[in-house]
Amino acid sequence: MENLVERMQAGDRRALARLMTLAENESPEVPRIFAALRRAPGRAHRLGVTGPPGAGKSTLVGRLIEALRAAGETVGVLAVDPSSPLSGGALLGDRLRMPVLDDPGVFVRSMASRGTPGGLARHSLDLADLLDAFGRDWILIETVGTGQGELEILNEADTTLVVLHPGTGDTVQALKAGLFEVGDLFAVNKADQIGADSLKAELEWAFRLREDRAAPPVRMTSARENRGVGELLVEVRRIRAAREADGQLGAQRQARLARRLRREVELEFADRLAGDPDWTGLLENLARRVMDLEIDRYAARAELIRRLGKTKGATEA
Ligand SMILES: Nc1nc2c(ncn2[C@@H]2O[C@H](COP(=O)(O)OP(=O)(O)O)[C@@H](O)[C@H]2O)c(=O)[nH]1
Ligand SMILES: [Mg+2]
Repeated sequence: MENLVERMQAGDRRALARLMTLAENESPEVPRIFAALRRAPGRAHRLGVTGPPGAGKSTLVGRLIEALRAAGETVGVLAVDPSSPLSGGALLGDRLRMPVLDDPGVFVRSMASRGTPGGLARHSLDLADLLDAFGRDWILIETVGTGQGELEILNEADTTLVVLHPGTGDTVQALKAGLFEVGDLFAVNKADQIGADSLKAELEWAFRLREDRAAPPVRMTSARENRGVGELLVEVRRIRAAREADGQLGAQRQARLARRLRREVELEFADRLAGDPDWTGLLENLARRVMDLEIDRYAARAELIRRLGKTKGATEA
């Protein structure tokens, strides 16, 4: 395993792919992998790319890869597709010119969500960390912005790009899905189609109504025709540079790390309790005593919390 980590750090793509598979399968080796990587976490800027299905995220990611490579920067891509476990490499591959995928400066990994939001986030974050340790300049994380579970992975993004396209009710949908909250910048894609101008105006109008934060930039792109992508990237680089310059990034990453640790431990506890017959027995017993008017619900809860401190999960490390 250490050997695998060393090979990955030396630039061996197959070693990286193997490590990612171990992480995806929640192999017992995973803690050792990350222990070995402790001193070399990577230096990538993580760009989350989200938006409704069909907005052109994958196509745009392809274009961004081309632009970044043209500038000599290396790229890792994590494409999280909750709907199709079969899309695999085709998710990006069918829209990218082959030289991009043969390029050693590009590493693309697709993953399916398996319908478990918490699990999705856990794996994807480990995979992003592995890509980072591989030594990329950029990590692009494509995820469908339809639900909380999918958006959770954006917790790990340094900068988030929301991709929208002209179509009925897109602004409203985006609002409902919480995309306005997560976006550091917005791309109105399919600028070659009718309605792109009014969507851009609509977004800017909506942003102006908000007083709690500065309006995020909105750029028009046509990923298909490769227009506006350079300008979009300029904006992404501007955000990256600003955050790196004022030291926000370190504090932001530490806060994210704390949130992630808490979530991981919460999930771990929930899993352990769900599988613990003693705990289930205790719950049922206390529920019965509340029903029998022997104790009240708050007393039962206090007892559960007291016992929680004594469970195996709390003392094991
Ligand atoms: N007209 C037009 N179509 C686009 C553009 N970008 C992507 N598409 C098309 O929109 C469809 C969905 O694109 P895709 O990148 O898979 O969207 P995703 O689901 O957001 O990843 C595909 O048929 C693309 O060829 C664009 O700028 N203009
Ligand atoms: Mg896609």
